[in-house]
Amino acid sequence: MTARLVTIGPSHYCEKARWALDRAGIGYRESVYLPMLHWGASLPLGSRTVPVLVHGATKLTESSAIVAFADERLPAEKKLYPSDVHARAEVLALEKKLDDELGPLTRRLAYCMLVPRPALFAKVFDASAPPLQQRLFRRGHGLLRGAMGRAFKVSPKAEARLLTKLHALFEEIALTLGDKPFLVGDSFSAADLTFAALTTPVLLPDEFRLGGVTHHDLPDDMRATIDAARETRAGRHALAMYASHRH
Ligand SMILES: N[C@@H](CCC(=O)N[C@@H](CS)C(=O)NCC(=O)O)C(=O)O
Repeated sequence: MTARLVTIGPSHYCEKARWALDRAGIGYRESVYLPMLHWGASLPLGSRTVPVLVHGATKLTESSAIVAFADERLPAEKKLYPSDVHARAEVLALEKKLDDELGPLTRRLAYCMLVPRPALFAKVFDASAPPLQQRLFRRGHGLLRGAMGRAFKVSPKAEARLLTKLHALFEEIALTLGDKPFLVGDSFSAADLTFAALTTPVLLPDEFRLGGVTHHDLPDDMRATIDAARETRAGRHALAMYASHRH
């Protein structure tokens, strides 16, 4: 049975869901929407946000539920949640903290960087939209950019504050990691997957495209900010998880 995954293409929570489904080899058809147009598909499925996974009678409206769904279909050696009760609780707690804190932070920071750069903003979303939405977007991307700027209260001050918060959160992750290769225990888990996926808007790992934009497409000033985050202990961890565990 082929599942349907409703997404906003560049969304990092959607990337988290795709990663888990790909790891489990679960076939899915992705229905990609531009922000706000996604409500046309997600609201009838009972969710304001994406990802939403529909698999037969199962409907999942949280990325963490989609990861758990994928995990049930993974063989023991590839499981994303450890069988040990304490390690499992640690993974679940980290996943929740990252979903609640890191996801909103990196998304708003990305909008702070993209909204003042119209060409880059257009490139991110244009490539991710299916043909009909693309035509709408090409006429009205200024409207979407304005709406996102207001929704995420984009400003240089907010960008500076969010960058400070990002580096503080990265410090916490670096402390959790120490010199270990994984966040919990000695294998790749949902905590590493969630951390790496939710950093995509601000690290742009080489294996990932933010819509139509890769690390190489970034203007110099923005690339400098992203490279500084990439070079931290936590940033290097996210990139290593992409390099070794994404595809
Ligand atoms: N807790 C949700 C968060 C998902 C989320 O915030 N998705 C964003 C895209 S990055 C969204 O759909 N935003 C649209 C909206 O809030 O209307 C999850 O983990 O699935």
